[in-house]
Amino acid sequence: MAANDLARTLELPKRAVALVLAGGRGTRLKQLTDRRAKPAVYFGGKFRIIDFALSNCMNSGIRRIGVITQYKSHSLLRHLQRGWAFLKAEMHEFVDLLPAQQRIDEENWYRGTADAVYQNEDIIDSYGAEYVVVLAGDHVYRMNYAVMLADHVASGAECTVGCIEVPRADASAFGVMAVDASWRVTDFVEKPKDPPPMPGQPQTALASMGIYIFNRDYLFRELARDVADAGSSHDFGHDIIPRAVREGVVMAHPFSRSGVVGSGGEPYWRDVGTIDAYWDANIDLTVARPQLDLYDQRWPILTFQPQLPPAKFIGEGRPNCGSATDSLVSGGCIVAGRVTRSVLFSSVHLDTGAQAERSVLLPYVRLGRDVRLNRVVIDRGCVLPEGLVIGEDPAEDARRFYRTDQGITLVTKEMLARL
Ligand code: ADQ
Ligand code: ADP
Repeated sequence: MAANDLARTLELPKRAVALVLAGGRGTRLKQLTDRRAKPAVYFGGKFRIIDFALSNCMNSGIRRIGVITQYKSHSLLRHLQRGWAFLKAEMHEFVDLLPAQQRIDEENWYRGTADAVYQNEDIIDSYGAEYVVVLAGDHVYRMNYAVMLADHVASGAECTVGCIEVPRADASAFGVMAVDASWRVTDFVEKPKDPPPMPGQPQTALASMGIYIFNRDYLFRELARDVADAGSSHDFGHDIIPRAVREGVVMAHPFSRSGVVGSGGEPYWRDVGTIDAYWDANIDLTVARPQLDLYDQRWPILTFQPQLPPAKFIGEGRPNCGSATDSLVSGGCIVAGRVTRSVLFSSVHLDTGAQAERSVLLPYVRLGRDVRLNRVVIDRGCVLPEGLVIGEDPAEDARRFYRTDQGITLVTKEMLARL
């Protein structure tokens, strides 16, 4: 590559703005999203889900970021204010919060993802960016958006869609696309009942990751057209992307090109959209060499870190002294019980005799004496009374709490209050 082309490629992240869509309802996470939007849900012992998209922006050199919020945004906004307010406006770096403000008229909140971007057109314009990187705030992954941006500009496309191969059986949850030999998108169907397979791979489909890069002028021309269309649902996946594909101006960008490879040897991407997937992805982190490497200093994940004392294990000489194996234990925890293959967020306490096995305990959870948990997710601030046992009697768990078909039990304060 000639030196001036290289220089231009390297400065692309500075000519882009990232918009993180963080306003969805996320109902499949059940009561975990009763009071917070999915991007604000806790993940991996220290983090919130949105930290991954924001950290990817930082690590990719995109430091002008708007976060578009709508439903149940209080917890999310508080997290962003506490953890993501360190960028320097003087350096044209910022995380700007864009709550639905009913800007167009008094009636409408954001009607869909495309409308949410359109309603912020004047603010986005004030950023003066040439490229708009649209991201979902509800996926856990590490990805270098600068590589996708370079591919987008090199191909000359108006729009580039990030994509990943998924089992065809799971593909109905995604936008599914077909591409030609040059990765131009030739077909796109949003959440098809019968997803079309990839050529020669009947069990695999090419799914949209909900990550889009647009040339600024094209995006706002299309959004203006879409808003005027009364029949549109004003959604990227349903309306904007299929129309752009019909016009032949969309390229696909395979995640394998820009996903950050961890200790597992493959880039990691998860939509932790259900309680089962959420539990799985958290418990996966407890193995010695997890596919998602949170300890990789080359691609750090930032978050808000409360100032807390170190985790403490007590009870030497007692038969079941405080211990944790194959587990993540955060600051502020006090463990007098036994923790195995579990994730403990900040300030979790286990009394003597309490046992947590393959469980995810969100901040400020308290386990009283002799509480026993197996395959449980416990929401923030829950206090479990002495002797409570969860994960051993499926019928009883289903009656008192929320139990998934795969046998994971979710416990919230409201459920405990009803006991
Ligand atoms: P879904 O995952 O169903 O499909 P959607 O519900 O549109 O996506 O949410 C995308 C993102 O936008 C989420 O982060 C959500 O929080 C946010 N969001 C939703 N409604 C919003 C609103 N009114 N205001 C602000 N933010 C909002 C999409 C694509 C598929 C693709 C999958 C990948 O449509 O084609 O395959 O993402 O997960
Ligand atoms: P978030 O998503 O920010 O956790 P929540 O509404 O779940 O939103 O968090 C607030 C809850 O967390 C409170 O109801 C409270 O029970 C609990 N909580 C917050 N701070 C503390 C604390 N210092 N000690 C114990 N519980 C706390």
